[in-house]
Amino acid sequence: MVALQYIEGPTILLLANTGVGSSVDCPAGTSVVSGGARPFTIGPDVILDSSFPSDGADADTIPDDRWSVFYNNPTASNSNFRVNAVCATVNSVS
Ligand SMILES: [Ca+2]
Repeated sequence: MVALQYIEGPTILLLANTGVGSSVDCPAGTSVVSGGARPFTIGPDVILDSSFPSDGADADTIPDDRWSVFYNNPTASNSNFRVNAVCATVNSVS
């Protein structure tokens, strides 16, 4: 059996004419299996720069316990978004 957990981070402010990154961590003992970002007021010219699994607070250096997202906002309006991660208890990672 696979026990999935869906984690959503707080609303992140993406100021006009800047970029910002944010991450959400999986609960201790679980691994990230997918992730992304949920835009709220993001306009069509805001750019999703990257969205990827990364290394959080666990003891290893494997990018297996956090999801990270970076947005660039070249527009004159503020936007915001939330980062999401899907976490699971797995037998092993590499
Ligand atoms: Ca890790």
